[in-house]
Amino acid sequence: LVTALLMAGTATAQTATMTPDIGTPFNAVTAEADYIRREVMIPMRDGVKLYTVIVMKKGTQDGPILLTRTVYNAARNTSRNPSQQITEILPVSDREFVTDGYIRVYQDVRGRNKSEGDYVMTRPLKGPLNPTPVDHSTDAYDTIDWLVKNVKESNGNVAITGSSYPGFTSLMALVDPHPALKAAVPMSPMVDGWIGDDWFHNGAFRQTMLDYFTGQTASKNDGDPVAMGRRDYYAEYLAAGSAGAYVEKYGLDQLPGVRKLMEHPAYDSWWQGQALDKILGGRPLTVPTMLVVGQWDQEDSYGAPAVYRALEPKDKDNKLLSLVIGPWRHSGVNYDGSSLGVLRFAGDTGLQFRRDVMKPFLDSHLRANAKPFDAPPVLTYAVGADRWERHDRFPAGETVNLYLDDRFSLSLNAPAAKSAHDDYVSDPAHPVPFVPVPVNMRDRPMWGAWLVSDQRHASTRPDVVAYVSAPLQAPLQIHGQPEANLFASTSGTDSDWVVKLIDVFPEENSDKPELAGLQLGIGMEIFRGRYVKGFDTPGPLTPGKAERYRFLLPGVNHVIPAGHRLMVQVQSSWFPLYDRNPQTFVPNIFHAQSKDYVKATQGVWRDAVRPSHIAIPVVGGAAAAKAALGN
Ligand code: PG9
Repeated sequence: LVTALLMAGTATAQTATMTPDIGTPFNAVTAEADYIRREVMIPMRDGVKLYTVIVMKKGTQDGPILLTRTVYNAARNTSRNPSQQITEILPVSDREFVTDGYIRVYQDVRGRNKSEGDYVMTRPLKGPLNPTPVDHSTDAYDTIDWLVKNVKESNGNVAITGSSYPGFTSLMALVDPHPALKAAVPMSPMVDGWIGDDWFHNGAFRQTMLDYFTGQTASKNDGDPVAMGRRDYYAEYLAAGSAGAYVEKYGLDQLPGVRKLMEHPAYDSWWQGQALDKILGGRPLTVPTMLVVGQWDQEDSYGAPAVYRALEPKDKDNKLLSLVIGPWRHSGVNYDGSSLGVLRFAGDTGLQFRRDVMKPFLDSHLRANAKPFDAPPVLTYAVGADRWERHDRFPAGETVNLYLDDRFSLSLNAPAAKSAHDDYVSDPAHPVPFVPVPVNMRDRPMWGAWLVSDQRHASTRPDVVAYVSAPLQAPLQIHGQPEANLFASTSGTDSDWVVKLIDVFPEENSDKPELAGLQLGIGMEIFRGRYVKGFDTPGPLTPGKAERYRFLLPGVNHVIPAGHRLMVQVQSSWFPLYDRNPQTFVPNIFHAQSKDYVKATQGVWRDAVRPSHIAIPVVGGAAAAKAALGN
C-alpha cells in the first residue's frame, strides 16, 4: 500500500524518527483467532473494580461459566502463549472445558495486579478481623452476579475452581453463595495457615515461605524472592540465626503481611477466626463441591481433608460432597500427572481426573441437558497399585496400630517392656536437612517433588532414628490419614518432632534402578513440642518427661506391595523448610537468641505405658495387616 501511495505521488505523514518506539498501546490483532477474549472491570458493592478476563470459543452460546479468582495474574493466565488458538492462550488444564463450550473467566482479586482496592493476604471474612463490608465471599458473589447478567453467551450457571490461593477463594465463594453458583472444585485450598497449610504445620514455622511475601506483597504486581546473597537456603538461614533475625536482616519486617504473621506465632484467635474448615462447618452445605488434593502436596496438604471432615456430616445422602486425592504435588492436578519425581503412574492422572471426573461433574450441574453424573463420594488413586478407586467414605481403612519396637523394628503388638526408649542427640547447629544440601528453594522441580524424594539421606544420620519392618508378605493398603502417636522426651525445654511413615522399596531392581532401595515418604509431618498442651497454650516441656504427641499425617491411598518394608523415621529438625527449634523454651521462637540454641538428648519411648505407634487406616483392618506384617 505504501509503495502504491508513493507511486501515486500522494504525500503521507511519516512517522517522526524520534517517536518513542515503546509506549503506544499495542493490541495484538486476533482476527483469525478461534476465541473471544474480553477484559472488563467488574464493580464490587464498595465501588472497587476488579480486573476480569473472559475467554470463550467464537460462536459460544449458552455456555456455562468456569470462574477462577486469583492472586497469580489473570492477564497472564489468559495469555500463556501469543496465539490465535484458545487452547494455546489458556492453561492446559482448561482445554477440556473451553473446547466444549465453557466460558473461562479469570479475575485478579482486589488489590493484586490489575484490580483496584487493597490487598490483604488471605483476607478474612467480614467480622471481628475484617470491619470492611467486603471479603472474598462478597467479591465472588458480586462477580458472579455481574457475569450472569452481562455475559450474553452464558447460560447463567457458574462454577468456581482454582488451586491453592485460588482454592481458598473457591471455598470463600461457598460462604453465602450466589444462587447461580452451581458447583465448586477447590483444589489444594489454603484452609488453615497455622495447623497444616502454608505458614505453619502444627506450630512449626515454614520459613521458606518468606519468599512468598516478597513475591506477593512487595508490589502490586509479581515481585521477586528475597534478595539474599547465596543460593543455599540451608547455609543462609543457619547463618542468620532465628527466622526473626533473617526477617530483620533483609528488611522483610517492612511488609505488613510478615509482621502480622510474626505477631501471631501461636494458634490464637487471629488464626482460629480464619480457619475456613470451621467457618464452613458452621454453615449449611448447599453447593455441590468436589475437594481435590495431591497425596504429596508440599504446600497445602491439610486443607482439603479438613474441609471434608467438617462438611461430610452435612452430606446426608452422599450427594453434595466429594474428596479426590491423586498422586500429585501441590497443584499437580492441573499439569501432566503421569509422573512425580522417580515415580511413574498409569497415564496422565491429571488429565484423567479433569476429563473423566471434573468435566462430567460440572456438566451435570451446569448444563440443562447433560448426562447425570454419579459423582464419587471419595475418589483416590491407589499409589502402588496404579488404579483409581471409588469409596463411600474417607478413610476406607480401619485403624491398626503399628508400634515402634525393640531393635528398631515395627510390630503390630504393643510393647511389653516396663521402660524402654531409643535416644539421639539433636543439635540445632547441625539441623537435619529436608533435602540434601545445597537447598535451592527456587529450584521448582526439586520443590514440587521433594515429598517423594529418597529419605535415605536422613535415615543414615545419627540424629534420626529409623524403625523398619520385615519385608511384607502380602500387599498392605493404607487409605486415610495415618496418625502419629509419639511418646517422646527431651533434655531441653522445647523440641520439634518429625514423624515419617515410609515405603521402603526392595534393594534390587535392575529394571528400574532409580527405585532400588528407595525410601519413599507415604506421609510425613512435624509437631512443635511447646504446643503439646494445646495450640493456643505454648509452654515449656519438662526435661526428661515423655509426652504424647498426636498428629495426623497427610491423606493417602497407598498400596505397599509384598516385598517392600515399612519404616518410621523420627527426627527433631527439618531445615530450612521449618525454622529451628532452639530446644530451650523462649516466649517467641521468632526472636530466639543464639544462646538459646542448645543440643538436646531426645528419647523415643516404646514401652507398655509409652507405646509410640502410628495408627494406620488399613484396608481390611487387623486381618490384612497381619497377613502383610505377619506378627
Ligand atoms: N500455597 C500457596 C499459598 C496459598 C495461600 C496463601 C499463601 C500461599 C499457593 O500456591 O497459592
